[in-house]
Amino acid sequence: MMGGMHSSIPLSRLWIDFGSGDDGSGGASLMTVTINRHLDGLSNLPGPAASVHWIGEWDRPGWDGANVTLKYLDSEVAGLNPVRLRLYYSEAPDGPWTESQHPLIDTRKKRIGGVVWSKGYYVLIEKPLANGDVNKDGGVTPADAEDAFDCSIGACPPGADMDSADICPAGGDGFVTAGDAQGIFRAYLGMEPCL
Ligand SMILES: [Ca+2]
Ligand SMILES: [Ca+2]
Repeated sequence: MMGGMHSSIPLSRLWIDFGSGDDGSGGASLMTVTINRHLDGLSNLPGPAASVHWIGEWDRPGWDGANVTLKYLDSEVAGLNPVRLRLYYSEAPDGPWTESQHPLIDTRKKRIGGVVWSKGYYVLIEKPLANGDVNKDGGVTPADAEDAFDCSIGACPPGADMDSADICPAGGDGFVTAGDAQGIFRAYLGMEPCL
């Protein structure tokens, strides 16, 4: 079966779309998902994580990436900034952990998703704040502040890394504002970027 086979396992708060591959019969894959409302047994997580993890297993030869979406509860993300949460995955409980691609962040529905390339362990990790290198040339300069400011007025230069503009915890909201541009300029000056 080609195309997006969609599986919904509401009790586990996990949704998965396979781009390709099948189980050999053209039917649905055998799939199991376990949800654990703790982080016990996991290690080497690359940042603060929601206090929940999922273990996904399926039998689907030839699959080539899958879109996984997870739903969190407020109690599981206490103390974290939900807009900075990203889905990370690993084949083993001790990593290495990989950030999913093409992130979906829907804080209204409390869902975080992305494309994963392995079965195994899924966690929601608060992505570290970026360094202000909006134009991705390896340094933080006034050009980055200018790019961030242009983004804030809706004229984002092609190739600008919007994530990198969120340089301060208070401004780390997923939106690029003049305040983010100011923080980047302060970082360039060697000052504490966050007011
Ligand atoms: Ca730069
Ligand atoms: Ca911001």
